[in-house]
Amino acid sequence: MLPAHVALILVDLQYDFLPTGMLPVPEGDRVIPVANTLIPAYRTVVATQDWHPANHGSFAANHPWRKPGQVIELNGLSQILWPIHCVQGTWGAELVDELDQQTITRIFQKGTDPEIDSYSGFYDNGHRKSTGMAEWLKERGITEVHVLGLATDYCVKFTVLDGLQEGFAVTLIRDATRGVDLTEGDVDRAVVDMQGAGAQVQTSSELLATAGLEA
Ligand code: VGL
Ligand code: ZN
Repeated sequence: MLPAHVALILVDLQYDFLPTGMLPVPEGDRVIPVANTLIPAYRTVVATQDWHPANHGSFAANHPWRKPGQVIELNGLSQILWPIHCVQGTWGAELVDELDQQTITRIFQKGTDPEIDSYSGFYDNGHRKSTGMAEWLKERGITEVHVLGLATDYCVKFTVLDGLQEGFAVTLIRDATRGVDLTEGDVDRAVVDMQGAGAQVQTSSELLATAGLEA
């Protein structure tokens, strides 16, 4: 077991981000078994869930003549357009069944405002509204968070950066993440950015060894 001041954040482990989903992350399915070996090491486990209304402004389909991958301005922020994904109440938005969900104590939903996207589990992309996750963790004495999930170059990255900004010590569990890599090198650059901002980068086996569990 890791000490009580450390929490695990599972980022967007949802069907639409698996290789068969609407916004497929290559090898996204590979992180699920790794997550399952790590979960027992943590006393506090939380999850984030991308949870968009059907009219969300990040969907290319909601803008005439636009295609996924193009960039627009959405309410003053630069926005990459995505395929329709993680629509509230649909199967694609559910957390993956194979994930060991028994000890998840809270799920923080994000991306619910059609006017603004939310990659981070802490804040929307304009830092306008909090999801309440930072406050929730702090109230429970959490000072350190370990982050895994999808996608390394979007929701994982911005969750890590906001976590650091909120004053948490943050570790990225590198082999328990996969990225989109829209442009080759995005994932590697995201890891460098997170490290540059102060995040530690570890492997699941290193963490399990620290926790006294078998890899
Ligand atoms: C994500 C793009 C759009 C993610 C969510 O989970 O990384 N990426 N919505
Ligand atoms: Zn999304």
